[in-house]
Amino acid sequence: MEQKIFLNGEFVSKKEARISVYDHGLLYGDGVFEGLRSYNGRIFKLQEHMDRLYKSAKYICLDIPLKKEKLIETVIKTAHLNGYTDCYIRVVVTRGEGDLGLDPDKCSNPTIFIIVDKIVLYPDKFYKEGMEVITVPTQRNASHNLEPQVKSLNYLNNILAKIEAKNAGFEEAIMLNREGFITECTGDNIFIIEGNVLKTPPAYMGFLGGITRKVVMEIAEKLSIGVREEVISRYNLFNAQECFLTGTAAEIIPIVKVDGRIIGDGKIGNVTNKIRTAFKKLIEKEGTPYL
Ligand code: PXG
Repeated sequence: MEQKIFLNGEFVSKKEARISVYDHGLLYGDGVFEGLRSYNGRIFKLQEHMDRLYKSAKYICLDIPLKKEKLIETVIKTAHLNGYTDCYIRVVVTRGEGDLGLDPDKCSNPTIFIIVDKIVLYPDKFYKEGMEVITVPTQRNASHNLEPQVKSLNYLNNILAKIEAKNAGFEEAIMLNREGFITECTGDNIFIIEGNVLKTPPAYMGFLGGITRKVVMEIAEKLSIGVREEVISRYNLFNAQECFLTGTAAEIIPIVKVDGRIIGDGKIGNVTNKIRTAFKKLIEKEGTPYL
């Protein structure tokens, strides 16, 4: 079956899905997006992702020309038309076509597109044996520069950190804030287990508040695992019992080594495993059906 991409009110083929070189999404990274997943024909946390998209748009003064309910319907329809039971859904809204200047007021209509594609998974090895990551020199953007809660098309901050990790031979980077505290990774949030309590940085450290992060915190509470948002230093991280990352694409990835320090006993921990099992159960049964 041919892939159908939603682009500005129409469903087009991949070949026909083209946007202008004058689009400010491309010229300046001026736009917002969301990455969602579906499992068993159900879109996971659709409402939450769309809420975040509209909040990101509000922050950058971008009026999404579709009402949220209508965009939700359109996401469901696009997923339906593509027919995958398990897929990755990318929803993008750019400032639209303008001239070669920054001025967003010269862009008349925002560009909206929705891509539904097969999900590319991280290598199985990471989930079975855990992953090794490093902290990198590029700091996470400060909230007063480019608010990290805004899921904008300007991802160079994260891409630079990813390049630093890859240059050193690793797949993911832990980003620190200006004070040197842990914020998040390039596309995932971070958790540690310390004194049998699940800990993750508080929002004011400056990171994207992940939907998977919230789900994991809710799961931990249900499992009677203590959960706290707490400032995490590299010292806390190196001495943690367990560590894992969360994100829509990655789901839950155990971390067994950071900056050459073995975390816990270097194996995937019990708390991580318990949470992963509960997460798998949840994604199987929850979500908005589209097939
Ligand atoms: N931090 C950043 C900077 C992200 O981009 C997360 C945390 C995790 O948030 P969610 O809501 O997904 O739990 C993200 C999300 C991709 C891809 O294509 C990346 C994300 C989501 C989906 C796909 O690499 N990152």
